[in-house]
Amino acid sequence: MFDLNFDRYDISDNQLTLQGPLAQAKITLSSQGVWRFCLGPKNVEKQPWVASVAEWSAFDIQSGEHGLTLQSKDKTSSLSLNLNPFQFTWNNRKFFVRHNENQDKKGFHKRRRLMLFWNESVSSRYYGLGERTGFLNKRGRVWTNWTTDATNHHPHADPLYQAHPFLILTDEKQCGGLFLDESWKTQFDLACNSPSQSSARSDGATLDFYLIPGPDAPSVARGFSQLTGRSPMPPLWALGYHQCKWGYRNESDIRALAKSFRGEGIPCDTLWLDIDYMDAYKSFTFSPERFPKIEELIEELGRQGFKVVTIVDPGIKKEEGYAVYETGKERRLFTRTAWDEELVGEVWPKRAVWPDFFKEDAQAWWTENHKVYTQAGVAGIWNDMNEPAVFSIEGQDPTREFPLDARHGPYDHEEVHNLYGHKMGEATRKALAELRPEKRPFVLTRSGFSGIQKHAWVWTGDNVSSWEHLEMSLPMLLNLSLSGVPFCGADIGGFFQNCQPELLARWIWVGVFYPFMRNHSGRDRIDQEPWSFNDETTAICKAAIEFRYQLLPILYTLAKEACDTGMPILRPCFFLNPEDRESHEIYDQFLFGNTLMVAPALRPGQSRRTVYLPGEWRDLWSGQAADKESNWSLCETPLQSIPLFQKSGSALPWTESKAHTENAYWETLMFTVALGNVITGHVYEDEGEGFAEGSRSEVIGSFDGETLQLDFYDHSGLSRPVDFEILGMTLPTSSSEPCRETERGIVVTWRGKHLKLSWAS
Ligand code: MIG
Repeated sequence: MFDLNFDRYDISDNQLTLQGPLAQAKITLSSQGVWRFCLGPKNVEKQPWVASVAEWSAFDIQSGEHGLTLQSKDKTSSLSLNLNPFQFTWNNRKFFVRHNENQDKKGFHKRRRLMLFWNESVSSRYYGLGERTGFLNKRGRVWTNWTTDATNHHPHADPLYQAHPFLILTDEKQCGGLFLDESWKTQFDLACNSPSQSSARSDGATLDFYLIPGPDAPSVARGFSQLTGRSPMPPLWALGYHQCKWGYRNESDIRALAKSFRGEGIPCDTLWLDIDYMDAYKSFTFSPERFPKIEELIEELGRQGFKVVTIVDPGIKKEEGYAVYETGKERRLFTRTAWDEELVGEVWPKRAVWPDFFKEDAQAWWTENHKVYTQAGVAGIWNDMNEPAVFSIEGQDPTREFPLDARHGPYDHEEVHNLYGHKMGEATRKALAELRPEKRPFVLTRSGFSGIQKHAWVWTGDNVSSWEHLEMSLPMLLNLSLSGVPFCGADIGGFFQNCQPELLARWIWVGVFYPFMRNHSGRDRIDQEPWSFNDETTAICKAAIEFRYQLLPILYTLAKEACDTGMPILRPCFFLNPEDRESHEIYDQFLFGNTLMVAPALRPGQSRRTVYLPGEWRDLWSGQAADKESNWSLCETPLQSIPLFQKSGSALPWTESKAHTENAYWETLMFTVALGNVITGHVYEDEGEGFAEGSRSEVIGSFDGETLQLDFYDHSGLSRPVDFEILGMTLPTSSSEPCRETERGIVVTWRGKHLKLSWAS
């Protein structure tokens, strides 16, 4: 390994170009203060994969004794760099790049592997990296980006299904983001092999990275989601409860499932069809024996308020006469081998081929195929096995992956492996958007790359019915959320092994706060639908799912915020107060938005736990104020609910639970209010589907210790009374409207007029 060096530079078109004997570097600045560095061999033109900058900016360059200083015109972004050896300082951190000339056995000789290093500080922490095992802070391990069918993974496995070469780097002095827009296998060593150094590398010839400014993690998360794109607003039903299991065999199983939900009075929006709905595992078919009348079934379920989502695997059965295969073959739309034949392997349908989503003509064909689903009334599509996962490949030694030299359009598989699932998600979303332009597409994917949130929701694959996996789902989803993916969830109850009643009860309560709330389990595992164990567990599951439906106005409002601003729904505790060291590694409790703290029990038999609650909070169940002398409280963790705390000064919107969602204009709306000097809250409402504009209604209030003044600006167009429940308060001594007592405070109803309540003695 040796240092990279440059001997010349020139500036043109808002770009600084460095030239050296072996390499060149192009440095640009976005109008949002994001620096892009594109390093590589001299003649290589590297296009971005998923990063997109709307506007580049001019910047000033000063040359001095120690190299160049680059600064944005508004002086808010700067970095200094040295040409020989090449080094730069950004955010008080020193970075440098080295060449790795090892020619390894896989024949990488044509590529010069560049490695980016930076100096470590003792207090540095890392977040992001998408879906990972481990705790919240990713320091101390090596993380690989290589999408993998990580079935039955253990709590130390890496990599999993997704590839997110994105990091939030922070320490006591600074915070910034690093995104490597490289589709090749990439790797981050975060102070693992050396305590004093971290590194990022790619197996490709270039190193195309972006530095995203802070000053804090929320700003980096927002900036990164702007760079890679934000999620479009999902349909409301997708935020309801979903039920799935690999093992529902036929139409009568599905009917029985629907009947149980409605019979038990447990809310549910969506029933999922796993691979058994297909005819011989052929994507885009329904089994004539087991699902002979799919349209009728879906219509009947629709009348009961259920949507249906079907799985679609990319492995297309290689079978003569199967139209999907025949048309794809005729148009040469399947992935090819290095010697330009169809790549054939085995997966669920036995001999299979795989669409090449890198070919432009593949889209029209993919869209056309999806008519089978839209015509049958299927509401959304679930993309699985798109790492891509295989059982074997013909002509290869046993393998679970494509050969690295398989061909996708102009690319070798090795270069775009990490993008296969991403492209499938993109093609699927486009298909749904084209076929049903009036509806919001819903796609769930297992694999993906940074930016996947534009196309699909993400679930975290085949976890295990264990306490460890329940616990791990929190840091996994928090880091995925920080990586730009707000809509994510883990299989509630666990996929592998058999769930237990206590575990299900705990998990379903945690799942209330997963943006994607789906109970799913594997083939041959015992049932874990809400009613599968005993009356007590059924009642707990029912209460939890009902709570989810009551929570929908909060969730929908947060969903809108995520889509508009990139702020995730699930947020780590350190978002409250980035300076507080004690919050930095908390992984077992989280914020739902900014003002609701969720602190689940994650161990069997657990009767209490500590909760980090800096500032003033109220227990949402009792209305009582949490201890404000300490940042930590002790709370009880009964199996029947989950510890929840609302931040003082906030008003949170709720509705009543229904069997399924209808639209997101809440006829019944109520706010819980945790008093503070200033009280704010809002609710976003729209039709929950389609593209008509919605409305935002606001609560503004104040409390001086004696008098509460409260206004609600209702822009929904509904004329509705709205209840305000003031947590922890007794009946006021005077009030502009009648009040009544509740278990956790008092309720006053807003009917279009200013509210004034006083507790003056
Ligand atoms: O090889 O479709 O992660 O959710 O139930 C297993 C069957 C294939 C893996 C998915 C899982 C799904 C299962 N699939």
